Amino acid sequence: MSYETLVFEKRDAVAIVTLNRPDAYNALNAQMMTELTHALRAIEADDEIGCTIITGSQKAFAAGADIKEMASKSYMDVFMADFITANWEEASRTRKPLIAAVAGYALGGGCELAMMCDIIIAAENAKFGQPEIKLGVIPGAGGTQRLTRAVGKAKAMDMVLTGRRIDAEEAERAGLVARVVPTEELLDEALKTAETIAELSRPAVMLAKESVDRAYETTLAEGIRFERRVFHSLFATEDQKEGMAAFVEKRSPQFKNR
Ligand code: CO8
Repeated sequence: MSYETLVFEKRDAVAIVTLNRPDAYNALNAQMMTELTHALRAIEADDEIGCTIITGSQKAFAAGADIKEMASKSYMDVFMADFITANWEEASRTRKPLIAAVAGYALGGGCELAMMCDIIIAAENAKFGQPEIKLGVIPGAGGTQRLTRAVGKAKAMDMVLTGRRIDAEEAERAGLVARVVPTEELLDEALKTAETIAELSRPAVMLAKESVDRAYETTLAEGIRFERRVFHSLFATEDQKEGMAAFVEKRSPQFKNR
């Protein structure tokens, strides 16, 4: 499939998906979300790819759902079409890791898309916000939930009730982003991180991601039990044998992803 609203690129084991609607600050319209869903499914099915970067431009990761497209919709339109769920959840369903490389605005659905990713790396000029309240609605793709889990109730309420934006430094202090890098180095840093992940044992990486995600959905005791089972199961992989043998033999491991 050829894409009109995003650019899809493969660099060895890393996929880079660049949101590309420069005239609208990468506002997420239906076409872009359909194309993103398609790209993410293709990545999941591609054995060569071990990690994906989702990024935008230096001005905007994405300034939210496309307000012009949404403005005239009725309750029946959004309810019957299952607006959001139908096309917006793919990033949160992927089993391989996703890195959001965020420069400029990540607002509304843009911030929510970044939060569906596993690691957010922010450029110094990044700005995060959930401004939906100013449009007479609320976040609809996980903003009230993922943001609260990431930054806690105090800051989530501050952002969701007022629409206040936070800059990259505040986002890092609050725990929303993993790290902040100079804007011009954003893609290189994201690429280095993605390459590091893509070189590791894929089953271990996928299960590590699933285990961390489990922490959001279960009790501590259940989560620890889940982690233990996963830890034990990895001793059934060739990669565990290889990883530990390589350490003992003082060489780099050659993982086979099995
Ligand atoms: N939707 C549509 N068009 C947009 C959007 C958007 N979210 N953001 C910017 N644009 C367009 C503008 O309309 C303008 O287009 P035009 O030149 O044709 O008038 C162009 O991008 C440039 O924008 P501005 O002139 O406003 O540029 P500024 O530099 O002055 O401001 C901002 C940049 C701060 C990013 C500003 O454009 C802005 O506030 N944008 C809206 C941000 C927002 O409210 N986002 C939340 C949207 S609602 C949402 O995301 C709900 C998600 C729920 C899940 C989604 C389900 C589908």
